[in-house]
Amino acid sequence: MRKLLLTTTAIAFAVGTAAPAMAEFNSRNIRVSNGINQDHPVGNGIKAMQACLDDKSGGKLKLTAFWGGALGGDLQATQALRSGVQEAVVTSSSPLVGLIPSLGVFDLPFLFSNAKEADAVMDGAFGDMMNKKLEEQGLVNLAYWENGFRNLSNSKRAVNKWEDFSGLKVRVMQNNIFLDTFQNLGANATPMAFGEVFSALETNAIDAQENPYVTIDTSKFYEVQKYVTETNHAYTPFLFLFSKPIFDSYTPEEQAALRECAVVGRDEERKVIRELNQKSLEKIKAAGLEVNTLSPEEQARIREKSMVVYEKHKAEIGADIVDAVLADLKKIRGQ
Ligand code: TK8
Repeated sequence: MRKLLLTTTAIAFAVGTAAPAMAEFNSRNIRVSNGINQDHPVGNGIKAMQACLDDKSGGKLKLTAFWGGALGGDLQATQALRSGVQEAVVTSSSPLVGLIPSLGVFDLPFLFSNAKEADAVMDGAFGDMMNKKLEEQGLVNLAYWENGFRNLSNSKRAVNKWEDFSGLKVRVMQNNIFLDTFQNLGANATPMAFGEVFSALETNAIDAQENPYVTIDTSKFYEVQKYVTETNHAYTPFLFLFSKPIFDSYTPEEQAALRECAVVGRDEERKVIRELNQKSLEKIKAAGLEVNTLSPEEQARIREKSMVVYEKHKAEIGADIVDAVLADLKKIRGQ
């Protein structure tokens, strides 16, 4: 009897201690870092994602966001994910090409002509294929959020044609494709982490940078720039990356909630960023910057001139990858 009791106690104890690890949802503090500021629409996305997680996990899964590069830049944070010391980051894909060269496909100049095309590619089979490559490097991409179409800002002159890029000291992301795109247009391109851009512009170490209107607004680049040109030269996504070693230690329910809620956050972030784009442009103008668009002829000339970048980087990205995205786009465009 005593023996039986002891055994039962032992079993109860074993079950008791094992229970938390087997619970559908455990208390998790998920750190998400960003280079951009809290008033960027990524902030709205994170709020929506948190509301969804609260709902699904009964308040167990908590996101703690760190803004303005407080946990390091895109690349540094991504490495922290791979080694399992940080849970998540919302990063541009571009600085990660050293790790995953095929991600460079998204940096090809003038690849997407509108957000609808970008969404279809990211949210479809092509996006899934890139996610597999990220997983091989220890990164789970929960969803593609929007960074957006990029425009040029500078402190020197209005840029109306590609010859106007000549000699402009332009900060580019740490990415060969951007570097070549701008060098090919005659600019003096310098790779630099995002966190250093504001002060480099402020001290005139560089003349120019390129980012979506919303970033020129929320990162206050308009305070240290005089001209903005709507070049739309590239669309870059944000990846909502999770550390694979940490993700793999979560329960299936936690994993599913994170994937589903990252998509809820994505939809909110995309909605807000697309609304804010125009307002950010107005704010930039109101701050006294001279904003210009390119004539359709100039846009076509710049585009034409930039096509050499596709050939130059095709092998490094993977010819199959470049062909696959172009084939996808043809289908989407109904050609
Ligand atoms: C913020 C960056 C930024 C990107 C850049 O961490 O570096 O210019 O566009 O949004 O990811």
